[in-house]
Amino acid sequence: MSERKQKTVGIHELYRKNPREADKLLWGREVDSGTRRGFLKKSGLAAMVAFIGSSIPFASKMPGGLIPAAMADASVAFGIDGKEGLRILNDRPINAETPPHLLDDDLTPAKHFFVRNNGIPPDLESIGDPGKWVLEVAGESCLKPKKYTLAELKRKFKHYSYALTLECGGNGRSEFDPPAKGNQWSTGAVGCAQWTGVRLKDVLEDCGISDDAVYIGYYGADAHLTGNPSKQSISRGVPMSKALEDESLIAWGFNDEEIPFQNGYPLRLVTGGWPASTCGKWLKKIVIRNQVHNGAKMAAPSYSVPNRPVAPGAKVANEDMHTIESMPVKSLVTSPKSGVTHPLKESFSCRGHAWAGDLSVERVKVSIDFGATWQLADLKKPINRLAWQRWRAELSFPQPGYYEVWVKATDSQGRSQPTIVPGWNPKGYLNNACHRIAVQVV
Ligand SMILES: Nc1nc2c(c(=O)[nH]1)N[C@H]1C(S)=C(S)[C@@H](COP(=O)(O)O)O[C@H]1N2
Ligand SMILES: [Mo]
Repeated sequence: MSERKQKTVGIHELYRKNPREADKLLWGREVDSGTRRGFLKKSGLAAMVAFIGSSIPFASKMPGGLIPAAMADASVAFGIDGKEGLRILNDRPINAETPPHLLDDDLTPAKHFFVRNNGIPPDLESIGDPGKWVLEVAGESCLKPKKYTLAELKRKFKHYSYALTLECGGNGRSEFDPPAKGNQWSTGAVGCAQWTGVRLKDVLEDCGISDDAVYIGYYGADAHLTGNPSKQSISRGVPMSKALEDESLIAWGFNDEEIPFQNGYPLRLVTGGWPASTCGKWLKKIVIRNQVHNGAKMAAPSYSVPNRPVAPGAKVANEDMHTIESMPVKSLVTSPKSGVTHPLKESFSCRGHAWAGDLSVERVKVSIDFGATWQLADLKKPINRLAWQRWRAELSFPQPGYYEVWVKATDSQGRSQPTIVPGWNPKGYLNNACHRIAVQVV
């Protein structure tokens, strides 16, 4: 589709630019004094071995910065510590998306959950004992500002778990024409994990919400790309109505384990169904505001779209845009993988997920004739509000040849996905066009 616009950092480019940083990104450890000896004894070696698929008898002799020949092909997908099979879009800050076939699980595993960083994550060592992590609640509409350690949050408030879909507002950006600046996400800036934590509303109520409260804002422990400590990489939020929903969590758990480091360990805000930019990672502080929060990347043009449709490439004034709230209806084919070969005589089983921001998905349809006709898919209910929904379909093809399977979801208010890229907007948000996979029938 839009390969030309996608920025993928090849392994060679990564190593050419900064071999020490590349080692750190790939294997999670910096190399000491030009040799991998130190770190290869620890998790780095395990990661490398897992990647290559066998042990490395002479690992201790491998020079630092050497790209193992087994993965020297620049097209090989490589990972970030704790991640597997992601497509890296940017290495500073780290941004990586999940290919659709790795999103097939009901709950996205930690290793496959996408990463969208605006700045530089806090140092893992500096986090130390997660129980001592401190969350502060303040702001002009907070009656009793307080601080809690993570251990106190766990002790004091009731725990809740929900499967919540997080999708970056810029998911699908790579298909806009003219191209929009920013990470060229194709379809993989989305995932649905089971998040465990305390309700944001329970904590806010404990700190006293003044009558004039309209918004909450978050601050995380990551640093601005410039390293300037007085600047935030991102500090967004949601209106009180969203903050006070049952499913809005201050979470420490991800699929019954700790949150993966790149996804906000040890604590993050999770407001499912809204642009995932509202879900502050490495969460340090929440402010209750008497005005719309005005942190970094809160105001237009960030995470904002034009109030009215505009021509592709048009300039749009900030005052003619509004902040994105609930995400639009969308779906993916997660199995089989695009490009599969299928025998004509056999029935073709396909499946995936569909989601619709704050709403639920009413129906999913699939097409094998480029959208001319559609067949109803079987659709499950979400396991809880704001979780994605499983769909399945059995298809048969009339004769051998090249087909595409298209999937289209409709939300509970009757809105469907467009078959082509929807309204162009300056920052390339909200592309919810139908996903399609290629099938060779033989
Ligand atoms: N502190 C902090 N929180 C953050 C971000 C960030 O850069 N720093 N990125 C935001 C954006 S834009 C998105 S899409 C999601 C990505 O979450 P993930 O990296 O866990 O997939 O986190 C959001 N929360
Ligand atoms: Mo995002």
